[in-house]
Amino acid sequence: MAGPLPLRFLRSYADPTALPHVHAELALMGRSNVGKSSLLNALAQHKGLAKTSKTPGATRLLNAFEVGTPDSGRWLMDLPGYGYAKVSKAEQRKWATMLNCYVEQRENLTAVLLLIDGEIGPTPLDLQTVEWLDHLQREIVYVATKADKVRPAKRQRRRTELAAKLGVERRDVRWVSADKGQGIPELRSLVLETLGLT
Ligand SMILES: Nc1nc2c(ncn2[C@@H]2O[C@H](COP(=O)(O)OP(=O)(O)OP(=O)(O)O)[C@@H](O)[C@H]2O)c(=O)[nH]1
Ligand SMILES: [Mg+2]
Repeated sequence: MAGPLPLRFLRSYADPTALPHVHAELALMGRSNVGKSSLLNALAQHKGLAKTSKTPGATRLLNAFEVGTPDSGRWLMDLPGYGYAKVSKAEQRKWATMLNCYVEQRENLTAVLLLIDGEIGPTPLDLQTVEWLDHLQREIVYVATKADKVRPAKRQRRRTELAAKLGVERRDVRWVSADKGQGIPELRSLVLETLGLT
């Protein structure tokens, strides 16, 4: 299993059409506060690489990180979350347009890591996102976050329930904890394989 991923922040983009062509790309998607940026930091074992916050809405742009050697052309994107009601309608629309345009048009997007809060389970907006990604024929990797928040006694049942709500098999959902490290080495291996770095 893989050790910390060599991840380097490249730059932030507001306009998805300004992204250059790269060899392969993975994107972290999910509702605001689900733990996308924390997961990226855990993959790199580098706190503070991507900005995280207790308050939703920490990530506001498409943030590009390069995986591996400089100019590897393998990217991991940290995206803004969806479903954050506390910003203005205009701001919400701007984020939604940016995300939609990115996912619909990004040619070299190999797969989407779709993060679901392991404590809360899939929200209606998460299920809508799954439908949309399916419709676009995007490859989805399901990741349940904050595994440490689910009490051990409830873990087995929660895993079964969460997968059932997503309409997939239990083994198709990877459980991780950015805080405690659970599932992180396995996800690092998956990222490297998916980006063709092994
Ligand atoms: N207990 C626990 N908390 C976590 C974990 N991962 C993230 N969090 C917390 O969840 C909150 C949100 O984390 P972020 O990584 O900023 O979430 P995000 O999905 O990037 O949020 P946006 O950028 O706003 O879309 C922070 O307070 C994190 O400390 C985890 O594995 N366990
Ligand atoms: Mg974030």
